Amino acid sequence: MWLSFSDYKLGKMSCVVIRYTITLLVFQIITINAEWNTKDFQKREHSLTKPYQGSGFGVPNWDFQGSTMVTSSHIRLTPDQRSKQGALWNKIPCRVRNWEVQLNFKVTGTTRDLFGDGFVFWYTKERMEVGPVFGSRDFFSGLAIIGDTYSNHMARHNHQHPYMSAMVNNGSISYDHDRDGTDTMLGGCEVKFRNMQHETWIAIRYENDRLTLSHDLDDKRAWAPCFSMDNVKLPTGYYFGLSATTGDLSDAHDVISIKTYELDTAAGVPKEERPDIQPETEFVVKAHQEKKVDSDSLPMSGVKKFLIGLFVVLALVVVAVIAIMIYQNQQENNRKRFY
Ligand SMILES: [Ca+2]
Repeated sequence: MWLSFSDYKLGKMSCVVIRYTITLLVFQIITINAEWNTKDFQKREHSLTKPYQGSGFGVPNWDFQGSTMVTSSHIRLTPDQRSKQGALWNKIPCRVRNWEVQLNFKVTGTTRDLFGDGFVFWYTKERMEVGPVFGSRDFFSGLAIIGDTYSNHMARHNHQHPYMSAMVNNGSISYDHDRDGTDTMLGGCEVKFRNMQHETWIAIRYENDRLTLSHDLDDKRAWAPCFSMDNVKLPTGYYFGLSATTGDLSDAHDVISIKTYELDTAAGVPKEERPDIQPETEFVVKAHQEKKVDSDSLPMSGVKKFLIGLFVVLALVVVAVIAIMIYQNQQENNRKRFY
């Protein structure tokens, strides 16, 4: 059978369409694979996606605190108002050893230059404890990924704000706001995430004791590296959370989604739970040792000081009494000599 010219053209066109569709599909599969390891398993109990409210009251698996408000499009930790604190905490401890959390967030404000204070992504032993570290407790045990929008200027650092950094703590170290946590951070990078029209993301990946922070601020669906660090020891069984705060300056801090994945790690990477270890990095060990040296070289405790003080006072009294006795004795002798 002969094909007419138009049939031939049509056939050729459909061939082109089919070829184009196949190319597009292959490309899409490759792109998806480049982004996600499809074997990574999303942990629903540690994730938070729209619609937030389940069939019942509240949001399943998550608790709220302070100024936090749930809307249909986002969870607002703080509104763009002064002196607000809000937090969002997962109810279920994370028993997975190797994980990645992808956080879709939004920080917006009406001012261009004056804004604050920031937010923290937490993986800690403690939960729902209001405090001074961006709305949550100080001397925490675990990991903090800090998005600090306001530079407190008291420490010399060569970076601009907003700045994202990590801190690991075993409960013994305080976060110093005045110095923007400069002395306790493990690593960080400048992340200009404020007032974006599109979605902004960070990814916190914890795999085989390696902590990696990356971000996608350009809406490219590709991760840009922030920093990576080995030998970060975190126990299993801690809680994921987010908190934010405003002070004299403000911003609205919104969480849009939290997606947590159990990583499909390579063979040989340990997967077993380890709830009994202490959070540790080389930095925490160093800080701990310095503290120990400090307390060893400290001359005395309060009780010791009191006892020594008491002894000195008693010695002085004894010396004074003896001096008075000697003086009186001499006066007596002198009197005797005159007679
Ligand atoms: Ca700050």
